[in-house]
Amino acid sequence: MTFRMTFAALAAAFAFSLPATAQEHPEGMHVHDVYARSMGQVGASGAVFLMMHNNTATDDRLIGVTADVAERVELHTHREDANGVMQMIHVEEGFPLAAGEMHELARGGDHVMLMGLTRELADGDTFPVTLIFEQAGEITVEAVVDNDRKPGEGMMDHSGHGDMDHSQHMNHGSGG
Ligand SMILES: [Cu+2]
Repeated sequence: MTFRMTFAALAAAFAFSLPATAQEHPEGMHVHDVYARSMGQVGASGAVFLMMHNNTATDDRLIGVTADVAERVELHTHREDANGVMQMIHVEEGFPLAAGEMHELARGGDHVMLMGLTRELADGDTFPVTLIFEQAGEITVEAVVDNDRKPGEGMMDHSGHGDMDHSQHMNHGSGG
């Protein structure tokens, strides 16, 4: 009896502690550092890169993507074929994003593929990209065209990503 009551008290305390945590780092699905690379002309291809952070208690999955700047927009990844040649593959099942985890769509890895641009894209142009999550639903973000961005550049404020120690955010730029 005593144990049950103690347990209930602990559970209640834990439940009430959640809002405080959420204030420090808002709960929800976060998408940031969204940028695109493209050859620019109508009919050409491009790719969108970004960082996703599933700051919820629910496992989720990026299952689709739309953007009105291309005829086809797909979730892609790079994989090495039997001959050691890197190939791009359409990932129909999408990208899993477990509760609390981050996942980067980055050059040379997972990315959003734009095929058959319907408008010219130049550096500095922006366009909306809608990410479709199994649980979080649709999230629309603004992608900026940045063909000069080097891998890792622009991520300086987020080099702590990849682990859950938010204090790492304060230590970025030290070689991460
Ligand atoms: Cu691709």
